[in-house]
Amino acid sequence: MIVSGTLYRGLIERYRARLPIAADTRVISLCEGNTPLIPLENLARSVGRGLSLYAKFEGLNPTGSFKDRGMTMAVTQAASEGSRAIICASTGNTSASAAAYAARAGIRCFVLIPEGKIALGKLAQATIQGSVVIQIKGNFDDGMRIVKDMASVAPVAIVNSINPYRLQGQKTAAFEIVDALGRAPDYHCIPVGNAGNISAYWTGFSEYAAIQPKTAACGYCVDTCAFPFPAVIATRPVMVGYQAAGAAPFIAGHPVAEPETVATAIRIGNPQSWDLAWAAVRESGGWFDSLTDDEILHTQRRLAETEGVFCEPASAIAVAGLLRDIARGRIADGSVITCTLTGHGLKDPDTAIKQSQGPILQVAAENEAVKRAILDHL
Ligand code: AN7
Repeated sequence: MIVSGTLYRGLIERYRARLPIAADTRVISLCEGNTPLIPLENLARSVGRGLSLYAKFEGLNPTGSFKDRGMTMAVTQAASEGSRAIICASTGNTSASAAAYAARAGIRCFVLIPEGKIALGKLAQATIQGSVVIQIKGNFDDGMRIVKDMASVAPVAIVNSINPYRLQGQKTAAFEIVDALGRAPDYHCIPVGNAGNISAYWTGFSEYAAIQPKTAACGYCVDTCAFPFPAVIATRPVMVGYQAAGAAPFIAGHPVAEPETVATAIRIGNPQSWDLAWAAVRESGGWFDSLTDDEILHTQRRLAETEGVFCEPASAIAVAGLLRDIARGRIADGSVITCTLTGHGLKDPDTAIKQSQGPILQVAAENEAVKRAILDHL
């Protein structure tokens, strides 16, 4: 096994000093994290006002979503405590991630998913990675309620974001953003479902803002660390959380009973991290807002067409909300803005194909026919 050099070995190794993990713990990792912060230059040009826009593309994690950040921590902890099984309720991405990390740890994984309401790619991941998929005739919130009860009747560790190790892992995305920019963004825009991620980012930005300036390396992991200089920041971003209009408890001010949206990842009516998410928004001077399915899908397509970035519908909501807030004058001119694109577009090929506007032409297998097709569409 390679143990030296600059091989990237996942977020626990990179941010070990800032994570609650014992030195001798066996780390369960798929080398998650270290995702790109992609400048959205075409979009920035079209909105003007001196804004800088960046996408933290979490779809490029090993299982295609940000969940891997939390899952490396939660499964590392569960395995180190001797758990032989983990369990989660999921709208899809958590199940895909839990299945992968359980496979790696050599432990059982049970996932509760809402029947008929998870994207195809996520179901494929959960099944091929060998988890026990339990489809319930109910929604995510029903699954979450049941999972919480199961922990007391069966020897299973919950790996939903009510597990504090999940948010600890997910806060590293904020560290990476600050390390990449060398400063905190002015605004951070993020989709909100169960509300763990917005809470984790706020923790991450806040922890970095609390670091005292040092003149030398950070002093935590000294000469073995490939990333010895955490950016020292004095500010934290305004946190802006967006929900789908049919699943918007933070806008309603209370849980909603029958959440519905094309963005199935965030089809959640009773978010578990309610207080933490409100704290993030209040302390940062931010806000919650909601967008319609049409607005979400339009922006998913726009990101793909103008930036070549293909994220899933739930992720596009961050950019959809940002663009609308820019148009409404809620974002100060000249700001640096980061958006989390939480999951990859390939997770949900059905939705993408249904609304895709790229033409698929049917022509004869002949030069003349293909030439005509090209000339017609130049
Ligand atoms: C792509 O997989 O809750 O507000 O069970 O998959 O931290 O819940 C997924 C959530 C945003 C919302 N974007 O994050 C699950 C699940 C994508 C997601 C969210 C999810 P949270």
